[in-house]
Formats: sequence, C-alpha cells, structure tokens
Amino acid sequence: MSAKSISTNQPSSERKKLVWWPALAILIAIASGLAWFKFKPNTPSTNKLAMDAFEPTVENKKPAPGPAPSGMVWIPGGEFSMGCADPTADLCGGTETMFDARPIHRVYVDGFWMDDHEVTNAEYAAFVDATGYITIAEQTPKAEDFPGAPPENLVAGAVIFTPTPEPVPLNNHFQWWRYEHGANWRHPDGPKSSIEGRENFPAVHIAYEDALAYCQWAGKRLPTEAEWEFAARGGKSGNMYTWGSEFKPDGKHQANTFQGVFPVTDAAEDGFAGIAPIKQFPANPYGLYDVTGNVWEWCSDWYRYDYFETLAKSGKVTRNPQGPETPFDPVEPSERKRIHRGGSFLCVDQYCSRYIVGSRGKGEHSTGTNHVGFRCVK
Ligand SMILES: [Ca+2]
Ligand SMILES: [Cu+2]
Repeated sequence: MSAKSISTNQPSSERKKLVWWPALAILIAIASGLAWFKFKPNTPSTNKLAMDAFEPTVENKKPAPGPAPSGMVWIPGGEFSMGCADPTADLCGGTETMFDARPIHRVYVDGFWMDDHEVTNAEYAAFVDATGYITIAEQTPKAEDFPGAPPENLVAGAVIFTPTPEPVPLNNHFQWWRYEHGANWRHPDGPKSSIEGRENFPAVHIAYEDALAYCQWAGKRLPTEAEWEFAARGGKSGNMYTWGSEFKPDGKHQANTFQGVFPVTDAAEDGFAGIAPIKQFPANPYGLYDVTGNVWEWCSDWYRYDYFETLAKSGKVTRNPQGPETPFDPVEPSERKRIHRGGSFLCVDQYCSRYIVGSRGKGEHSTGTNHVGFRCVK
C-alpha cells in the first residue's frame, strides 16, 4: 500500500509505509488530516500582505559565463518575489494554493545553468550503464528498516497511480495509489511494462538520492527551491503560471496536466492521458520545457511548511537560500521530505492545483512514484 501526503496528489511516505497493510495506513491518513486541521494557520493578515506583495523581477545583467553546455540554458539569476498570493488555504490545494507557499517574499539567486528538460529515460539509462547504479525502487526493503512488516511484503517495487472505476471522495489518496512489486524506472507501469519506445519520456520512480546520484555523475546538482522558482518564472513577476496568468490562453493547454473527473477518467484534452514525452508544449521565456506539469521535479531543499514565513520575517532579501536545516511537515511529522516543484500530469483544479508556479510540493526523500522526476543545474 502506498503513502500519504494529504496536501498533494502524490504519495510521499517512505517505503516503510508502502508495505504496511491498508487499514492501518488509512487510519494514519485520517489522523494526518486531523493534524493538518490543527496546524492549518489562520492567517488573514498574512494573506492581506501577500495579495499585493509581488514586485518586479530584477535579473542580473552579467552574461552567461561561456557557451551553453549541451541541453542546458542560462538562468541569469537576480532578485525576485517568491511564493503564492492566493487568498485561502485548502486541505488538498483544490482551486487554491496552500498556506505553505505564503507569504510572498524577496529572494536573490546567483546565475546558473539549468537542464532545459526533465532527465529522460535515455539519459538515466546512460548513467546506469556507466555506473551500475541501482535505484531504491529496485532494492528489496530490509526487514530491520521495516519493523512489523509481513515478510511477504518486503519486495522491491514502487507506487503507481491507478484510476478508480467510479468517482470517489477526494479525501483519501490510497484509493488511487498502489504499491506494485517490480515497478521501477525501467518498468514504470509495473513489471510487464518497459521504457522501450519511451526513451524521450522523463525518468520516473526516482527517489531523491537516485536523482542526486545522476546529477553527481553528470557533474551537476539539483536546483534549490529558490533557483527552481526563479527559473520557472522566466524573468516575469506575479504570474499565476509559468506562461502567464490565464490557464489556457486562446483555449490552448500549455502543459501536461489532468482533465476530466479525477481520479477516474483522464480526458486528455491537453493531448496526453498520463505521462508525455518531453518538450510537447512551448518553453518558458528562459527556454525551459515542462517546468509545469508532466512530472514533479526534486529540489535540494528540505521541506518545512513555515520556511517562507521564516524568510519573510527576516525582513531582508534572502540570498541564495538553501532551505531549512531540518524537514517538518505537520501532516506527517515523522517523514523527512524534500521539495517537489512544478506539479504533474495528475494535477487538476478539482484536487491539486500545484501547476501554479509559486506553489510547492513535497515528498518523502526515499520515495519515487510514476509522476516524480527531476532536472539538474550547475
Ligand atoms: Ca494530460
Ligand atoms: Cu498536483
């Protein structure tokens, strides 16, 4: 059984949870929901401040330090307004952005190179061929790491989105995630599936350390959350989406998200039911593809729900923030989560609108799923 971030549509607990029996997991999910309500802050004054807090982005003038490395684009860095200004907090995002992305605060980042696309299966395969690296989803969970788990559940696998046969209340994501033995980046939809013909799709079922290992091999690193958002905004300020403030300008979809009735039918109005190959939609002003939608992207920061608030309170422009020292998610206090950004092919306004550029996602660091990938910077 899978995991349980109540606040996003991706499961985010570690594999320990995945091998627990469903009933216990559901109880935990309900308890987490209660914890969430307890922690959900009442912040009308912050909201009021945040509503008009966007100030112009000031890009660094310094040109790129040299010719672009293959597949990368120069992000000039500079000072910008980070976060979301949406007025209400909702349990699952819904049509609103959660309080953890507020208030809008001022951040500076240095310039850097960024992959113009999410790391593909072909690229991940080149890394694995060269190094023999084995991802977490391919490793059999050790009994000592999963006390109490039935031995028959200690098998390698990963978490896969599974549509429900009929509409369901959107309060328990265990209804549409399942743990499947033998699923991993080579077998994204389960042991019988493969990446043949999917060379140009983003690599998925990649845990944080699997992403990190790739970046290190490539002489790169993961972006910080601030770098990611600066890059995603493309030099603009205050936009709701990476392309502007209208979700479908001229009626055209700008990213691979979810249409239809979640989680039953993906109507694929954007051209794709489920995951898509890279570069199917226009790039943002910096030349980055699929910053929004398709798969979530790992950032290097730990997740803390109140990190933006802490930075804002300092009253200063924070320079090159690296995230909090330690993770904390009140919904799942015992999980160690890193930041996810950009939303995925499962994001839908009915449930999780984290394709909004200033909004945040999070995931337990050792858990990858079939809608989480990454890109690197240097
Ligand atoms: Ca889609
Ligand atoms: Cu989402």
